[in-house]
Amino acid sequence: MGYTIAEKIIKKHIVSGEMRRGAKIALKIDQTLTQDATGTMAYLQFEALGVDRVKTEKSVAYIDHNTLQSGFMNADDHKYIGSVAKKHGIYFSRPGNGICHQVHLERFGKPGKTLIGSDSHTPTGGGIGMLACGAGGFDVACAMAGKPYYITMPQMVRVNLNGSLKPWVSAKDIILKVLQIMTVKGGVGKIIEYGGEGVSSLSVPERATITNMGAELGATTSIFPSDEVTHEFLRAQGREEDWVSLLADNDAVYDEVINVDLDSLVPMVACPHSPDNVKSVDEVGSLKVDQVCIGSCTNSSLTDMMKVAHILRGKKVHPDVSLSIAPGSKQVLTMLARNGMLADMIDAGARILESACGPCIGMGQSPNSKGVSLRTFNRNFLGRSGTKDAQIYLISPEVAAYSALNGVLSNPTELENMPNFKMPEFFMVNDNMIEPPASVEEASEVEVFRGPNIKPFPVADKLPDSIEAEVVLKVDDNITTDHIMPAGSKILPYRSNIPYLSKFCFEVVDPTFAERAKKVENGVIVGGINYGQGSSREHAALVPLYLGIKVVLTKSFARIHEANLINTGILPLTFVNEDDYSKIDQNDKLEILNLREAIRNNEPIVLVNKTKGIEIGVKYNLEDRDRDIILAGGLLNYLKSTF
Ligand code: MIC
Ligand code: SF4
Repeated sequence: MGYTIAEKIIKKHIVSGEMRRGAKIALKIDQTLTQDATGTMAYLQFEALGVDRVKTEKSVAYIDHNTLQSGFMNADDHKYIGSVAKKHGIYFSRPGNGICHQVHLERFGKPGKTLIGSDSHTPTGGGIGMLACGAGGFDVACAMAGKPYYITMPQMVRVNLNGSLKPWVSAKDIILKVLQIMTVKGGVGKIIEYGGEGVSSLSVPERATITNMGAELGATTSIFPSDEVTHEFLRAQGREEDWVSLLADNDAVYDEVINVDLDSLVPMVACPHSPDNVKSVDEVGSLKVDQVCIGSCTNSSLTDMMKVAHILRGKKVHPDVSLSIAPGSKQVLTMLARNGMLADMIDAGARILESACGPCIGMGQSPNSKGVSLRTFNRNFLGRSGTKDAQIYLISPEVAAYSALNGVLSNPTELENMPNFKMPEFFMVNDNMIEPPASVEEASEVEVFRGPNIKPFPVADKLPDSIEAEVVLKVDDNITTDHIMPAGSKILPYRSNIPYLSKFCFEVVDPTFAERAKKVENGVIVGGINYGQGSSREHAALVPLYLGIKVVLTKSFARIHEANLINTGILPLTFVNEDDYSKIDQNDKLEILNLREAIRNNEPIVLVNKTKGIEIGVKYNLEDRDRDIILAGGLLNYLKSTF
């Protein structure tokens, strides 16, 4: 029996467990990445592990999220990350060098290698044939310390791309189509592999647009083969030696096969407020637009930008539209400046932003009240843009640019003559914004800078025998980490200050949550399906822990968030019978008995709803190591006990 692409990489990296669907496996990690919004915490945790130098082949710390420096906080965090990186053997990509996923693809990604990153869009690396997963910061810290990464061996989905794309239809439309088919929970517990004749017509950055948004499917990761196209890309980046061929075997076994017909694909749009609320641009019709934002780790490659510049050239942005463009990296921006296309954008009336996440994470460019904003990004969750009543639509760069000219959502296939936007033969390579770490000899001399914004992170107590608790919040299905712990320019600077952040926990759902939770000694949150989807931010677990949350009880969890809860020491439970969700309400008093004994012996837990006078069947999905972590009160306590 043959192997899928992912299985081939897993086979080479597995250090414990069996490569059997559903089994817990541990993988050796070759590379790690962090970004600044999760990185500060990840490096504090790395320091707590007491390891001098990273044990990975390559670890890179990026500054791309918190680049708006109003106040000292972000600048201090940048300095902290820069100094901690230098001391411990980590490369440091300075602010302005670009968005982590774009830069990693250009400069560091290697086919066949494993990568974990403290950002949910780390699967972007699947575009270059890496097995790349998003993870909580603590898991990334552990990988830097040389410890393996634990996942449940996923099911394998094959997406066949048949035919080829029509002019002005692009990779973004492919992944929006896949989202329409599979939904935001359709990828949970799965790896999505792309194959079929259409693959060879997609460049590495186009493939990366698709694997990037695999995060929105809830997938463990997504991956493309490493073929001649990958070879060409690495050669053009001056890294030909990093190429290896990596293809699925013809007799590889997939659990599910999806076919996407590229010939008939049309421009697509994800409507508010979920990336799977997908329709065709024509179906939505000529919606009046207030704002268009082009960029983000999904769509900010050189070719994306060249298409945009071509559409804008010699035209004027519609007077009712504010158009912003953030090229994804210093490399992209420099090349646009040199080939004159940056001037085409500026001439047309675009507002050029620095190469960073920017509006995607609410760092500026919040739309006007009730504003309609078209964005080439990957998430349109309620409130994420910074304007709660804004309507965010996710689209391709082609749709974005054409709509910015027309002032209404527009279908770019109306445009004539699409030029052949070829990847350049050589990218301009200048890594002078990537600081290498200090040598082993010099490392001890490096002083780590710590600003006053860095506060200790909370650590749980070991799991008690029984808990008297209260339901402090009950929420619906598909709650995102943006609901739990919002981002945005006002809050993000406090990612290393959990007490301050806690004031904003669940703010978009219930502004009274934080105050109420603090008053309850043992809090429980009750949720629906796919609780914790979206970002990898472990702040969505650390902050509830700080507010006294001991248990989160749901119908099901998103993968990274469940792992973050366990690492933090919050017990994730699910209903045995999903209908019991209706038998538990906010403010109900609960009792959970014999907890330690039950978990230690892998026996069922008894949860009594004292308010309703009933017992509710709950279960947990904890493998041996997870069980020990929960019993110990989180990963840090567990690791200390095993040192
Ligand atoms: C996001 O897109 O939500 C982020 C900001 O990149 C997050 C990380 C974070 O919250 O810092 C992610 O996707 O993991
Ligand atoms: Fe940055 Fe947005 Fe990508 Fe997250 S999704 S890494 S905020 S560009």
